Amino acid sequence: ADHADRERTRARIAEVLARARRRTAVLTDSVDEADLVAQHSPLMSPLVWDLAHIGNQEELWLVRDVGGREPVRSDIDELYDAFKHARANRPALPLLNPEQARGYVGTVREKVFDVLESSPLLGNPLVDNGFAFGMIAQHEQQHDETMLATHQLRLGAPVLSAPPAPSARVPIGGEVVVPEGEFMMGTSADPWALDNERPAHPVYVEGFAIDVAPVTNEQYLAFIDDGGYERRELWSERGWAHRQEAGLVAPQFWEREGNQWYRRAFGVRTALRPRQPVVHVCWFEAEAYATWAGKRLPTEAEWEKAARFDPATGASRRYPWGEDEPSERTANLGQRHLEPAEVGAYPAGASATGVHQLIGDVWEWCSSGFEAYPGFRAFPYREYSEVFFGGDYRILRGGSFGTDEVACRGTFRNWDHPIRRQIFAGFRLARDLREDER
Ligand code: AVJ
Ligand code: FE
Repeated sequence: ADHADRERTRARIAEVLARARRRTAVLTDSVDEADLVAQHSPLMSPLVWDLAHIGNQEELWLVRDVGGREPVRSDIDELYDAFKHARANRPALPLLNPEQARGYVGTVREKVFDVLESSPLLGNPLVDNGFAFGMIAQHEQQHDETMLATHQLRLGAPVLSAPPAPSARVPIGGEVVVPEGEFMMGTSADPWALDNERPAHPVYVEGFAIDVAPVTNEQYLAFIDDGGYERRELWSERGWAHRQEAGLVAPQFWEREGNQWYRRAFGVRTALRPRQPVVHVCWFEAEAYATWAGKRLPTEAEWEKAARFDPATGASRRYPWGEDEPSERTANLGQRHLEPAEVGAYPAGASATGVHQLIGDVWEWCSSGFEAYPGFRAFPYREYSEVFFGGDYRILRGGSFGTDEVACRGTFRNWDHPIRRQIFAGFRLARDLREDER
């Protein structure tokens, strides 16, 4: 049984690595050389940097560390160290050109498959259950999502295409009550969970109400039409200062013509789909909307309890719908579509507490900052999570249409600065219970 388990893990690793590479190829082969080396926004790296960085991380962890092999290119580590050069400065570096970068990631990958064949996948924490391979597949997919955001910022003719995301299957709306009490947050069991998701620990949460669906374009439009961007009292001090300085008047990529709003996505302009979750709003916009609606953002613990807690058993699930891997029936993930699905499109993906579309569609801003769980241990490197704890970040949960399932689960934690909106982020609302609801 042990042997069979190990071979299943090996096959799964090969599959997730191959899937990540197919996606990386779509994102980097669909544009020309000039586009690959261009900087489409000072917030983003040139796509060719992400490409070689993916290969370099894979070389560092799997070829050199796990495999104990000779370096492929020890001379370029510094160029692709995300902490050495800010994104804005990366285009000026002596980077590998597109052909060299493709050759490099290909060579690294061949060696990785060789390492995978011979690894016992046990014996130390880095390789137990294939952890380092899973980490690297997640790393590539995270950069693929970042590259997808670069594509969204890129001007010019569209190069990516996908079928439209599904329409609503069931009418949903309103809120559900999640009962007060302890639940198990985080995980110690998930073999590929990253350090910041660990360990599992009990958290007491007061009873709260949470929206069944993320806030939609139609709802967000009502906030705009009600003067949401002009009413100082709806914004926090920092939020208002940012709204003024950045000249925010609508979500990023929204365009108005007369009375009609449009959304530009991946080079294509379409009329807003009213029932689609709003995307490309920063945390401050989410905060102002919540104030306008008389509610608030959920804390990270509330979000995870709504997603994972099963009142019938008291246990925490891996995904809202249970333990099964995501599928086309349960969540809009993996860049299958280039937009969020309408709310009500995934009834099979609802949580035990009756909350829909927590996984996929849009990352959801939470009120919490990014902090270590009690008992946290940095693994395998401090720069993945630890150096960001306590910084000016807000938590994002649940993944977007651009997140691959390998990098998404009920415990997965993402974070970004509260002013960021090039990411595929939206939000849903929560509130405290009134006396008579407790
Ligand atoms: C966890 C998504 C914030 O993309 O900056 C990629 C993931 N860490 N390479 C990021 C990551 C190192 C990280 N986020
Ligand atoms: Fe990285």
